[in-house]
Amino acid sequence: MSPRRVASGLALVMTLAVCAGCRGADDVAGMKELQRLRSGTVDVVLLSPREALHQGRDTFTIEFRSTSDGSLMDVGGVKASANMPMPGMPMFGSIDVQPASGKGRYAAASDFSMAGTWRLAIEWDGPAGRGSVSFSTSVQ
Ligand SMILES: [Cu+2]
Repeated sequence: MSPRRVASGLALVMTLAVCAGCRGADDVAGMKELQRLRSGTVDVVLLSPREALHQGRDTFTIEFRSTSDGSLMDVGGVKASANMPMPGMPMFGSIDVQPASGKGRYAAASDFSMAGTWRLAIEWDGPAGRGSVSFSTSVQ
């Protein structure tokens, strides 16, 4: 076998190993938990590959987990909004939330116009009932 062939074979084996590791795993690989808030029987968790949310456009993950066993919960429709309380008038950011892989996990695309402390309101309505939480989040 040529060295190139060996290398591509190794890459394939490693890819398969990584995929086998993901399958059945309940966590998003490489994601860090930034914050968690509880509302009734639901834990709402913000996750990012980085240490914080970032100014400008960013993406992050929102998970909804059962407070009893930590499993992901189907919460149905999810909406989020962001504002920064400022003297005079609040500043508004945008967060678009879409269902991601599997129930209870959502992909969020955010746009924050400045760094600082933002209020992230997240609400849901579905099989787990209706609920909401409001995070105070540091955007870098
Ligand atoms: Cu501001």
